Amino acid sequence: LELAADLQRALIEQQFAIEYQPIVDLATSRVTSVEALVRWWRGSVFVPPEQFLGPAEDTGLIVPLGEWILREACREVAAWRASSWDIGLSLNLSARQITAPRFVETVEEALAESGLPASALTLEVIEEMLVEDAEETIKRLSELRALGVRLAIDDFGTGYASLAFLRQLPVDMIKIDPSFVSGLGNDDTLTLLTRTIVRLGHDLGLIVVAEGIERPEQLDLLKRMGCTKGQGFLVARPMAARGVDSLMRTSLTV
Ligand code: G
Ligand code: G
Ligand code: MN
Ligand code: NA
Repeated sequence: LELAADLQRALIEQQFAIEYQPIVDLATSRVTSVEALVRWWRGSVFVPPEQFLGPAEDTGLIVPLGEWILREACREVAAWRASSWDIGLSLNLSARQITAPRFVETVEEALAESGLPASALTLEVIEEMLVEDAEETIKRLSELRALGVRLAIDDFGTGYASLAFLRQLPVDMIKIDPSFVSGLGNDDTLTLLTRTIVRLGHDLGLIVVAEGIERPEQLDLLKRMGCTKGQGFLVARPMAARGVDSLMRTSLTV
């Protein structure tokens, strides 16, 4: 596999970068955390994550790549916290990373090395991860949560086991999938479903984050629904570390 060989080389040659997308408190527009998003510049060509994450997972390269992202992002966010205010970090995980040997220890090491408190780290998982190796995945995520790390269900509402998942896994946050948010204001069913998810999340004591906010009317409706947090191109695009640097030096809000 040519892509697999290229991925291996990319890792050695440090061709990967991390972008950070701000997540804001919807009531105040205050930046409360950033989501780390991996980027690959293969020479001068940008390869979208959708194209290489599957092969990285299949070859197992997601494990060293994910570990690099974890350590690097913890280090950068800890530095921002030291120079400004206490933002949190959200990281996307793949199933293979969670079940890899020493996953829990690696997270503990990344926190200890960087000085980032466990409570400032949120790990994002999707429902499908519970299908294979579900027991081992839940066990490890529960161990991390016992350390104080937060758990979020990403793309919430699109999986087939949303409610069962909420019951099985002690989660702190749900992230409403953009396919719901996209219909806010122009599709009655999607608007109703979004409102219902916000209520469900709050009734269960969870933080609810709306993803994929692109239009002002979506932002407005989410605020009126009392949704806790938001993320999307309208609020802020994913940005390189230096973008977060200047944001953290100049303003609490976006
Ligand atoms: O950044 P972008 O919207 O293109 O991300 C596309 C997909 O890649 C999303 O589903 C996102 O969760 C996933 N993704 C981005 N960064 C990471 C990462 O560091 N690790 C894993 N496992 N997935 C990621
Ligand atoms: O699956 P996950 O939620 O982790 O995907 C995150 C990806 O969504 C990021 O790669 C980011 O680039 C993308 N994203 C973030 N905000 C928006 C948005 O408002 N619109 C669209 N289309 N994509 C977004
Ligand atoms: Mn995510
Ligand atoms: Na998502």
